[in-house]
Amino acid sequence: MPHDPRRLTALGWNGPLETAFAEATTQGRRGLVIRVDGRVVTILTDAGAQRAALTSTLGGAPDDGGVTTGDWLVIEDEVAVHLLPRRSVLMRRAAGVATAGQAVAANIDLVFITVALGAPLKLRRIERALAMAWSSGAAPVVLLTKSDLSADVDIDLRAARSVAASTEVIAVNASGAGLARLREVLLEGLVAVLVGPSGTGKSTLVNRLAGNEALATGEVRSDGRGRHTTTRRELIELPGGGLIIDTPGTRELGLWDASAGIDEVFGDLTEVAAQCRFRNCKHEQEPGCAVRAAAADDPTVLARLESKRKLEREQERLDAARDLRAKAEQRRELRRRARAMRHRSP
Ligand SMILES: Nc1nc2c(ncn2[C@@H]2O[C@H](COP(=O)(O)OP(=O)(O)OP(=O)(O)O)[C@@H](O)[C@H]2O)c(=O)[nH]1
Ligand SMILES: [Mg+2]
Ligand SMILES: [Zn+2]
Repeated sequence: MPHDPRRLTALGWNGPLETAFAEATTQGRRGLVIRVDGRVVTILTDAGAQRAALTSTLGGAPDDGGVTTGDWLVIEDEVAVHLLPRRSVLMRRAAGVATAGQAVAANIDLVFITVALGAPLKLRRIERALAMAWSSGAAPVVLLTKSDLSADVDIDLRAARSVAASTEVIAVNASGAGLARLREVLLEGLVAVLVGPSGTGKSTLVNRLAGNEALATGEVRSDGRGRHTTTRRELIELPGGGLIIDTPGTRELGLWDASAGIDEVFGDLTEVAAQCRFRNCKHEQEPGCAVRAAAADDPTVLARLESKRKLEREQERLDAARDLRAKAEQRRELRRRARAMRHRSP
């Protein structure tokens, strides 16, 4: 395939990347990571798709979470030599590891949070996903999928919007509802990532948007949990412009650096709390509590307050655990240096 610079623009290449690329290298090709298989990535360059190896000498590598789909790499001779700075990255806590982060997708503009209808809406889960999405640097959009299974889509939309104030909520399904709006949102050059539990219809949606059956989709098990049909994160180019990253369903969504996102999701509560008589009001029995007053009119306020506190506690515990880990690593490093000094002295 001949080199075509316009190809890169369609893939989201932009001015800041160009600058970073010029600073990072005088040679080498740049490419967008569309798939990661262990230590091998598939990248799209201005001359088509190719594979490249990841090594421990990668320049600009992140402290946590590794290279992921949506990253831009500089490669030389089929080896990745430099990771270009990210404009956003969606992080979560790695499953089963208390203090390790996992990069789900990089350089994204939109996070599509999928929630399947036909079962009671889990509003707390939506808040959690919103906090993670806002913390990524991208903007969330809530997709209520399988809208054909809802008894009343308007009621579900209203419920979801009650916890997603500044966020667009769109009801979609595989028969085409909501897809036109989704295409409008996904402008040329924008990158979106789909997240949510297994079986919410993420891959089905990508296939509908792409107009083909590129991704495998799977029957949901009778217990409604889905069965993890998608096993890797994969970036797909859509014919109308826009890029979308499909991800495997995740039951658990552990927070990573989500403090800023939590503040964003519950910003309205913070504003109300600012009206409390006491600065340190716990919104329990204090006189002049604006939160309690608001809760009298709107019973969802207390549930959201509790949800906010729960997420904050989880983030605090994680920060404390990471702090301990960092200190232990520091001590090990000091001991190692002290030993090296002793060996050197006569
Ligand atoms: N009723 C209904 N079923 C749907 C819809 N979209 C997808 N499905 C079905 O739901 C099942 C799961 O769809 P997938 O697209 O594989 O779900 P997924 O979110 O990609 O699942 P994982 O890859 O496991 O995370 C399949 O049997 C689909 O046919 C929809 O809009 N309505
Ligand atoms: Mg899938
Ligand atoms: Zn109060």
